[in-house]
Amino acid sequence: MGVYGMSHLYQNVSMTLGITIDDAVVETYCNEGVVVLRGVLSIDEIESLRQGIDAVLAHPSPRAKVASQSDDPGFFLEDFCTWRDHAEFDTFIRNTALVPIAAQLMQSRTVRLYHDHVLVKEAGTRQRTPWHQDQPYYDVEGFQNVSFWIPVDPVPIESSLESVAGTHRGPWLMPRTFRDQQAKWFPEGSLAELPDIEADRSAHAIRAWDLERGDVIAFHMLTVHGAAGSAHRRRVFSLRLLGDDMVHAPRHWLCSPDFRAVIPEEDDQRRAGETLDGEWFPLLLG
Ligand SMILES: O=C(O)CCC(=O)C(=O)O
Repeated sequence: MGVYGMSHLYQNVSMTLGITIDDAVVETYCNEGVVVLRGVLSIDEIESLRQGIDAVLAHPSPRAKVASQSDDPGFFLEDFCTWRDHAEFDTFIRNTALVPIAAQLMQSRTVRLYHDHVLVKEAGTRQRTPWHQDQPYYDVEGFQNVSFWIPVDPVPIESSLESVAGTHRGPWLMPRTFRDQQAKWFPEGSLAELPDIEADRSAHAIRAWDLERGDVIAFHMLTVHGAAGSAHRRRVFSLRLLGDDMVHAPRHWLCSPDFRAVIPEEDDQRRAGETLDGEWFPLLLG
């Protein structure tokens, strides 16, 4: 069955839940691997996410990483898998309209949580988020997936998420560490390198938007994306969701996030080639 032949089914799922997004939005997501969703979250939801992010900043988890250099006038902090420690995120994830919207975008019957990722750039942060794809850092394979980039501060276009349209079709590109470009995941030479997008931005179909509170960018886990530094405080909650065809792909290296460090071994129900399961990967729809 063709991707678009299925869309009415997923629209019906969303309509049952009182939420619809335009077919044109779904089509853009399928074709470009990135789309902006305007005003899909309420100010109450954004406020609750803001409180969760501020609690993460006050007490980062052991998984948190400083992604800026020590001489950066700002500060870039990332934290992962925070929803179990912060009720604001758990409540949001289980109730947000983004879940049925994800089903529509992914053309999927089911929606499952993979993880969340908090990304905060304090005012004056110079550190770029280098261009990259997310999926090569992960331990999942499949195509039906979506990440939602949810800022709780208004974001001007110059510090917003930027994505290269169409790159979700592949190929997989070499993942490297953000600060010093080390190959810690796939072995050197095993994947193609990213092109130098900054050297000739006009050669790439870059999509970016300024965002108000309540606006969200949806992007595929293979979409090449990045972001400049930020003159203003820019707090973001990124939510990673999986659809029907996504399966566990164990790696010989530590993935990001490193689930082996967060899920006690006896609770880890993931099996190679199978749908993720267990309390760390709750089914949100389906
Ligand atoms: O917020 C950023 O600077 C980058 C976001 C990102 O890479 C992601 O959400 O996957």
